Amino acid sequence: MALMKMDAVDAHFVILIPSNMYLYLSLVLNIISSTISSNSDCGCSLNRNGQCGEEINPSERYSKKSNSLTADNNENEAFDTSNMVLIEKATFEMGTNKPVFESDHEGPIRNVSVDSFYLDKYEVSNRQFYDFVKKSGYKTEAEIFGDSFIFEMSLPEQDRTKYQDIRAVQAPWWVKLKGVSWEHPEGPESTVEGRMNYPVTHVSWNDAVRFCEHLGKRLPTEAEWEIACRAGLRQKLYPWGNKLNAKEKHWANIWQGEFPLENTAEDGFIFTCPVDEFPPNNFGLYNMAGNVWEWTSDNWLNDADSKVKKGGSFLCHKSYCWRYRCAARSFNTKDSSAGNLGFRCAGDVK
Ligand SMILES: [Ca+2]
Ligand SMILES: [Ca+2]
Repeated sequence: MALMKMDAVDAHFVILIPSNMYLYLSLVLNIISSTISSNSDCGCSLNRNGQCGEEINPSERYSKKSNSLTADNNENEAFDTSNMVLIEKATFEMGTNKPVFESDHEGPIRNVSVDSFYLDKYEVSNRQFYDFVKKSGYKTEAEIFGDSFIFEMSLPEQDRTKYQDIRAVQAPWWVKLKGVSWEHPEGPESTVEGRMNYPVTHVSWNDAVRFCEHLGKRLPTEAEWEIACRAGLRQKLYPWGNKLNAKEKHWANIWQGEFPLENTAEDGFIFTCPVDEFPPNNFGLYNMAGNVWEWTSDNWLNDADSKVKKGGSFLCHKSYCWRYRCAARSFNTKDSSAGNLGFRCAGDVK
């Protein structure tokens, strides 16, 4: 795919080297946090011991059951609000005066007013995207380009050496793989079977816009996303407060261990997790931090071809990509896709 920017951990641009000798210029990647779903039947459900299914995930013990919020269903809206949250008009402190990544323009703090809007409770799932494709026949950009980026660890071990020559120089754990798409997240042989409640990945900004429009919705602005992330808390790092493992629990799907060598998956997930895992924030929104990055409608600085994404992903670790903070931000080009990048939709209030 042409001129693709991927998010990389420290916002460096990197050059990809294709298999056939001549150097592809372009392919600028802005790495950041990282990638993909699963590579086996166990896939994203692998627990910290690499086992499947038998052990209850630590997050499950308190997340699903703790969600007693009732569905917000306003029949007056043009779209279905049953899995959306109404966020009231408000002014909030956006950004931070303690930026972790200066080049990301996380600061300074400024007062921003946002009109009332609806936001999806969950990241868009494979099930929802499947329904969209079935009804519309839509082809994603990854399908049209014929490839997408995945995190090396999501490939079967015996396959990893095959892609030595097709990877990001400054982020060698990313490989561009033919046949990867939302429906085949780890290559042509993989499927999303058993992962329909997991977030859709390998969708570009253009794909995300089309999906939301199909439902009468739109992408959230960055300000809408951030006020939703903060959920009424003032200048806290995370949607739940300042302490990463408050109450000795995991509150988001990120990376534990030494990035990118070992993911101990103490939060229960090596790759992505179901969209309704982990506790919701005070607004009833799930996985605003971690799991998959989420596209917003905002341009990155003055570049209309690059769009802001928020929230970090399951590949983020404090040592390398501390971007699962509400104020954190990064970007990709509009046609980029990767295994750690998804979205959720917003909607206007009549
Ligand atoms: Ca994890
Ligand atoms: Ca997320």
